[in-house]
Amino acid sequence: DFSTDIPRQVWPEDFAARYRARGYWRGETFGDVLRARAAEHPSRVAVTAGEVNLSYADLLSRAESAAAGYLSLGLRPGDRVIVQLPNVAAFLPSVFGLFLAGLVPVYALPAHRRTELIHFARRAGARALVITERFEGFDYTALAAEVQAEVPKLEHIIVAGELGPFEGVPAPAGLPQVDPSQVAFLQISGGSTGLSKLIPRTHDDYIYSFRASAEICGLGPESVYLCALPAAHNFPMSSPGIFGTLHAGGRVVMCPNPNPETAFSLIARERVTITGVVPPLALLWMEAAPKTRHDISSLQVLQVGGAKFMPEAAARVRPTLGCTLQQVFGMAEGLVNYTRLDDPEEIVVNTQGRPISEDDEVLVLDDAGNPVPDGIPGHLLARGPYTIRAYHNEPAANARSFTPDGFYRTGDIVRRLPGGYLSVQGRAGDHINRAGEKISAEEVEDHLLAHPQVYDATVVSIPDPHLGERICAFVIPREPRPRAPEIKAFVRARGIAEFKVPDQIVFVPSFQTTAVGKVSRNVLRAELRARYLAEE
Ligand code: J2J
Repeated sequence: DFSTDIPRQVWPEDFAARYRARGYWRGETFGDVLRARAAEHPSRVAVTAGEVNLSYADLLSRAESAAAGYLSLGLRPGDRVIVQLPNVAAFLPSVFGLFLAGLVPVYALPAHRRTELIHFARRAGARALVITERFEGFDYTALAAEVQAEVPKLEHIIVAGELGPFEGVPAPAGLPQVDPSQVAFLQISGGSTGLSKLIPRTHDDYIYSFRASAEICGLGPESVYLCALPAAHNFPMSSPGIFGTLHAGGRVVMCPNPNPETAFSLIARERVTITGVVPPLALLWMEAAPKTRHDISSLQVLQVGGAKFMPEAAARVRPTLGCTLQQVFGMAEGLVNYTRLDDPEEIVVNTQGRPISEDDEVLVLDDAGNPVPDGIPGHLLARGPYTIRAYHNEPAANARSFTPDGFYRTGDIVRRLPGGYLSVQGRAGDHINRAGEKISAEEVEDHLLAHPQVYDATVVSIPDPHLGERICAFVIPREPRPRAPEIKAFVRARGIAEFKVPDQIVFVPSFQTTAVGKVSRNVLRAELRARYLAEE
């Protein structure tokens, strides 16, 4: 099951021609972007991490060293390389090095563990893994060794130094030609059903999305973006995130941890102008702001996205943090919506924004697939110049997730409002949105079912005041009945990200349902959730 297929992403020729003609796709690669900026302003600082400042010229030369190093291992253009790096200085040199060498990063999160990395390695057919040695007390080399033992075709474990891998290796005499219409990297999907899918994004489409995002967010050379969420997430990476900031010639500040103390001290020290967080963090920051000893007055824009930000909380952003709120509703598969910086407060507080592009086509459909009038909730589907047409190597999921004419079924339920603004109402699928991390109920159920004392398990999302949603597992135990902490420890030991471990386990004698006959898992989840909330 180790795939050797080179990832592809194909739009029909007429669409591609239109996206080029309208100037969205400009035939530029990530490497071209970095080279252009390094030529325009070599000594300007591109990245700050701790005491390290990398200028644009430094970033380019370190990326060239990395590229030379990767190629010297025998990696060839088109090969996939998993990158599991926290918010450290080495992140950007490592990744730009891959781009320069024509290699295809696969972005894992620092929280991912053995099981997830093995899945990515096999599904992507990855030949190498880039890590840091340790971060926040966790030993990534030991994890990498475990993964390699299971996937021998993952030939190389590359440990990046503080400023990237292969530090000091001379820049190569020549680098491969990279085709901007080809897949630049694989992003990880939230995994609405089962395991995470791989999302192939091209240079052309992704560069358009962050260039346009940077413009919508008013980024320029004076902008300082704090990367507070894990850099591998699509939001801090591209909306406009680290890449949008570099495209605009600004400066990225890597924040190792988004707690208010760390983030506020960096905002004050580095005079940060913009950052993006998930709603639970926004709540924490608003709590902490009145008491902080740090001067955070440089912050002009706080972006909030990844999960629904409630209007009551949204209305408090300006009074407590003294900056403009921007709501961001996006997805790694493509479509990103923003409230605009000059939108009336009413729109900013109550909507999740409108699409980036005039050529983002948005449908809101009822269950039968017919368009609903504006203002009525329906299923959101999207197609456009930076929304994928297919996942990598997923024929069954592709048939479910895309319409025959190429619209992506987002799984979100939205209302469309005047001006094309969207209000997110909920979702059709069964994932749990836990503080912005999307968790597949099915995936967690599979881990629970592996426990010998678990007869059956159903996982649902429960509203949570701090996390937005938490993971609740209903478990039918076998005798002798296991204890909840032991089940959690068992699931954790299966080698998965900590954020997927159920927050709560409720033992039930059976899954009695009102529906007769063979009940779908979705109906069962809805019933269990409703019963739980009624009893609470
Ligand atoms: C409600 N739900 C939201 C919001 C995302 C920018 C911002 C976020 C992501 C992201 C991203 C939401 N209100 N404001 O990639 O570039 C939920 C929806 C959506 C799913 C996508 C970006 N913002 N969501 O969160 O791929 O359910 O991307 O379909 O992680 O998050 O998750 P993800």
